[in-house]
Amino acid sequence: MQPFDLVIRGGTVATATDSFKADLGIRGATIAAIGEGLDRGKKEIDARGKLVLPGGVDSHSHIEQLSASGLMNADTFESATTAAAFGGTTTVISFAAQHVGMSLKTVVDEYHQYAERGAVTDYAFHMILADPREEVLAKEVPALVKAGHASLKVFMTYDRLKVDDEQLLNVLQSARDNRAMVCVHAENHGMISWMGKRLLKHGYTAPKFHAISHPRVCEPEAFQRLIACAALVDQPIMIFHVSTAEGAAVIRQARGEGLKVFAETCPQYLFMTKKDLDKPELEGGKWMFSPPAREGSDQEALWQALALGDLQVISSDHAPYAYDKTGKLMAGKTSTFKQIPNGMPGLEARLPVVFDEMVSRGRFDVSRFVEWTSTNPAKIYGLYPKKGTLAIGSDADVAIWDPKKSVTFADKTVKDRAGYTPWKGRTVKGWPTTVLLRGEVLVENDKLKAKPGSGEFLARKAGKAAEPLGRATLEFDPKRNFGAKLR
Ligand code: DUC
Ligand code: ZN
Ligand code: ZN
Repeated sequence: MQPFDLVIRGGTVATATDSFKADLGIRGATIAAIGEGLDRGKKEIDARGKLVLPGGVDSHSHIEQLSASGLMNADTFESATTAAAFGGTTTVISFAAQHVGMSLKTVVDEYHQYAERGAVTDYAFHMILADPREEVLAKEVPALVKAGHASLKVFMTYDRLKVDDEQLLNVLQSARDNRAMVCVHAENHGMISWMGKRLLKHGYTAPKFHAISHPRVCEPEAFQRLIACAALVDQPIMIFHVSTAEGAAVIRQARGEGLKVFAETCPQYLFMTKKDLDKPELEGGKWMFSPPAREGSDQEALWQALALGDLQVISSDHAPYAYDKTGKLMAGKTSTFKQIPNGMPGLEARLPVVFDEMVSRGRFDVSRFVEWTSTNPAKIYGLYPKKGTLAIGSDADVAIWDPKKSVTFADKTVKDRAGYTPWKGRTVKGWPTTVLLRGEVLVENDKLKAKPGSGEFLARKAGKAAEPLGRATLEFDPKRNFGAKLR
């Protein structure tokens, strides 16, 4: 038997189901053995006192993405994936963003170029459809899915991105025909637009009014409409960034009816509230993202929804804009909340802030941490078991966590290019001190060891999560719809 290239020795290995003392033997890019007393490897890492976890999978991040108004976000693939790696994440799914009039092939080719040039983690893309015209759905989506992009994303709000109900149904049907997951930013657009205008008319322009301009009811209303559309078509969906207790309750109800509705939340909804927006002048703009952070009671409801399985994923929604005229202050120092770009950095901090709460403070155990931040996103998006677990044959993507290491977030140590951290001053216990990607050291001793462009594209087929239920609604069932054949 060939010797191991690397043995990670004496740590506590944790997966989404178990945690146990074991050595991890790696040959080439994959895990070759897990057990006690493995033979010596060509190289050894001493993991005594450490947790040996699968690298994180961050399934919602905006990287080098052009907004519909033409603004490039602050990161490149190099800076964003470097930040991810330092925070223990080894796979990112970011977006390829179609805008009106664009062809999907041109769009995805461009994002491939950016990622090939810079990524240090592995990556995949969700395609944002802002213009789901007939030829795009009939010709381009099938080719896109065949090329390994088995997830689409649509927005139900934002002026230049939103789809109406009929377009949403077209996208759901196309995803069903081609077997892809549909991810959705679901908020009621009319309410946001109407509230925004009223607030500005009455002179309420500060960043904190961003929270008021997204009424809570935006979320359950849009979730219900989305779920009804998905159920009509019999297409699984992923609801992005759930922020309210009422939104989580709608998802619980749908899942209780057996519908394939998956959902995620993000650290900002688990740890922040609308009060974070309430800062002098435009400073609150750093905490401006959509939907906004809500109340303390929502945080508790979201943790509960995770515990019950109604939400399955904690992603970052990394969307970095610098606090200057290239980003948050693009409309100047007198901007209204409507003129400040939405989003904040999160790729680096996602895992440490969640680990601190779940594992160090004991809210849940380490297996649930792995489940929500690595295994479930890998399963839902067709990356499992290559990614998202530590098993024989899986990629040797490993984050070795020192559960005793304390770190205080500070602007000057951030690795992405937002130039600030929304977690400034927060001290977390537990940090990934060594990170491996496909058996190679990615981060060690606070240093990045990989070259830009060493990350690989992950072509994905949709997994089980994206399989339709096969439950025909009355309107699609020829036995009950006067014989009409609609599929
Ligand atoms: N909201 C989004 O929908 N996407 C990016 C960031 C944000 O705040
Ligand atoms: Zn969104
Ligand atoms: Zn987003």
